[in-house]
Amino acid sequence: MNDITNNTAEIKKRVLSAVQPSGMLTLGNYLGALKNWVSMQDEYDCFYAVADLHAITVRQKPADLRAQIYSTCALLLSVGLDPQKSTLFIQSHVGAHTKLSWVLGCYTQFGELSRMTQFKDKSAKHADNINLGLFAYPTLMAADILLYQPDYVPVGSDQKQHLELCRDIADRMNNLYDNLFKIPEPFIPKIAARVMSLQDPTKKMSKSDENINAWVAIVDKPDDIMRKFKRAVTDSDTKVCIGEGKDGINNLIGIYSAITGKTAEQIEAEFEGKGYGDFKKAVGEAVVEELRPIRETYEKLIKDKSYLEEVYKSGAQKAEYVASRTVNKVMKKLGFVL
Ligand code: ATP
Ligand code: LTN
Repeated sequence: MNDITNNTAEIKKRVLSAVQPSGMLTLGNYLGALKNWVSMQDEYDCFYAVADLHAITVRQKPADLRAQIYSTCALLLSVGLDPQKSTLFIQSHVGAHTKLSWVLGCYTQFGELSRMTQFKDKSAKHADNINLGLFAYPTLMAADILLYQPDYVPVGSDQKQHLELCRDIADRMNNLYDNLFKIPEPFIPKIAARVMSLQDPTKKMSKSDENINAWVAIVDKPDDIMRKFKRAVTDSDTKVCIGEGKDGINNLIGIYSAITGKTAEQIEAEFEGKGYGDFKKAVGEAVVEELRPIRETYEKLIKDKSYLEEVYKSGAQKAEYVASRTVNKVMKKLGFVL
């Protein structure tokens, strides 16, 4: 890093976030998180991680995990993250994450972790593998965050509970050891903070959903995207408007609004007198056009492993520098001999 970058970094507020390489990233990941990540990179000093250690809380095949880590790195670049502006790195390349996670775990209560809805959901889904990592997941996530002393953490609304726990742990340790951590604020988009499954709109769209019609991958081909929207589950009403019990239509309006910038009222007016079929087609087409340039860039980048390697290696160096300072400060204040 040269001096100019260093100086700007110091006056800018900091941002940290991460995404798991647990499958192909979805439209939900894009609208709920990645789009914000891109829009923040000019104003803030941003650290964005591929949270590979989090992905093994559910079983992954080694070859698939490796491919997903590469594809997630390539996607972060394809959506518009610029390694000259943001620090892009792989979580497991920075040893401080697991080290701080252990420490934070010793200041987190069993009861707090038991209340996490993601833990409850995932243990129900993987009843044969309710492992310690799945339970301790929020302490690793808290370490990911607190190591970088960020001001903001841009995430979808499903992560709000984990972020609140992170703030509680930080606050508890700050009271015991005198200002170890900055208390971070969540940064959640107003629209599309929780994109729902296209097959069961009462559930969040998730890349680990086995029903491929339930989610749209950022790199899905146009025909597949159109098919998934045409098949999207709606209701027996016919009017395109926000309403109670209209989860499917509410979700499609949220997606269309996040992409076109139109308000719900404007969308209702646009589709006045038209049926669900026309509306689903319009949403599909808007998504296709939004994702087209991303997919085209992705198809080139995924073949360029040496460029990806250059990006994540230099990102790890910058992340390591910041993270090791925090973890050393914590160890020292807790009484460890350095
Ligand atoms: P999994 O399905 O494997 O649990 P996930 O996609 O839910 O994964 P992550 O990859 O870790 O979880 O999520 C990365 C970011 O995307 C987080 O900020 C999360 O809040 C956001 N996100 C995930 N799913 C959605 C969604 N359906 N709507 C809005 N934001 C989402
Ligand atoms: N738990 C997050 C992914 C994640 C994360 C983080 C998000 C891991 N570490 C740090 C923000 C900050 C999820 O979306 N499932």
